[in-house]
Amino acid sequence: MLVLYNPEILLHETVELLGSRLIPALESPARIQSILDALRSSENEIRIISSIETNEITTRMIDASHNAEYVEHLRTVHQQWHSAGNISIEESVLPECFPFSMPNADKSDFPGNAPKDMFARSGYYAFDMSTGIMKDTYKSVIASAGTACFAMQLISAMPAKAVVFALCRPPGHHCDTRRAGGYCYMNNAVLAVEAYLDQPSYRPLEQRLKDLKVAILDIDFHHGNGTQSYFYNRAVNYISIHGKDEYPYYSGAESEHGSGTGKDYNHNFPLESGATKERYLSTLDSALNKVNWTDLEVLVVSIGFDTYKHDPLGSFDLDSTAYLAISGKIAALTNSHSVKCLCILEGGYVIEDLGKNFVSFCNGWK
Ligand code: SP5
Ligand code: ZN
Repeated sequence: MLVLYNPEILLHETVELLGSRLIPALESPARIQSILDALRSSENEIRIISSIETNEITTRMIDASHNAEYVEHLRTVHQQWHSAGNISIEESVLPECFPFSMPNADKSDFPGNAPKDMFARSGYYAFDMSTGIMKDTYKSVIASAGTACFAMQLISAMPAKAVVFALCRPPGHHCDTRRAGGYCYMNNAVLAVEAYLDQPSYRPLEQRLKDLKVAILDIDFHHGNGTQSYFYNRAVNYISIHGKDEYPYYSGAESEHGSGTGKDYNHNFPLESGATKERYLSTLDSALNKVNWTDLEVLVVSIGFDTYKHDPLGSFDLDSTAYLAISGKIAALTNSHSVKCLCILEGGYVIEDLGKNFVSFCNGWK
């Protein structure tokens, strides 16, 4: 497996409100160190990349998909709060108040305008308290986004059945195009798909959207609400297996099948807590069965290791060997259909075992 890694993804280190406690965010740089350590004593290849080489495509893909004012907020808000004396240079911006609907208010007005108050504004661009913004958050967000875009650019030029792992951090599948949430600031899977569309060999945008030869399989423990919403009315498969009734709580139901052009392209597989390896693997078979394999060129896999049995944010019962079986099943199908696979890192919070689980997943392609 070829793993793409930009060292700037290590810079972001913030806090979160978990339960009633403000703690160092579980989504930490140590996660990546654990993965790198395990990779270095494995046979997988780490290719170090820089934001300079990914900058051009990344800027274009962010402009194409994310809200410009939201991106500007991510870029400048820490400096603004610091200059105003709200926080020290080492502290993080956290939201204070989220947008809400007035009784009987016209829901189409949502989300209204960005508040003038500096504290309030950070709530306008987030939907929970687990996306603090520290001084280097933006650098890591851009590096993470860049890794996803560059990986797609690279794999597009590779032969059928190629596999690339984009070592992204912060993750992306929870945020939409104007709000951070669930440790996510920019949606890396969305950006990768945009980068696929950007390939010059393809036809104009309207046509390209009609015959997108890319599908997304999301196997983080949590439902990828942001990715689902981006593709909900587009003819792109978004297929997710995730904890039932778990974070992010308001999306991920089995009844969500897409709308308009996207009708029947969206498939959710909520699983009860305690799901065993056997249960998970048979659900994965059903999920893979929903992929429109005909003419598919790239399968994007949003992979989270928070499905691991010891994960503090998960409730499944998978051990380390499960990841080898999971990627083995995916690889069997991508290989038999001559499809390329772009893996993007999402969650996974057991530092001690994350590297081992990651390498187990990589080994499924051998
Ligand atoms: C990318 C990713 O995995 N984001 C997940 C963020 C989840 N944050 C809120 C979790 C709230 C969990 N409540 C306790 C559940 C214990 N099983
Ligand atoms: Zn997760």
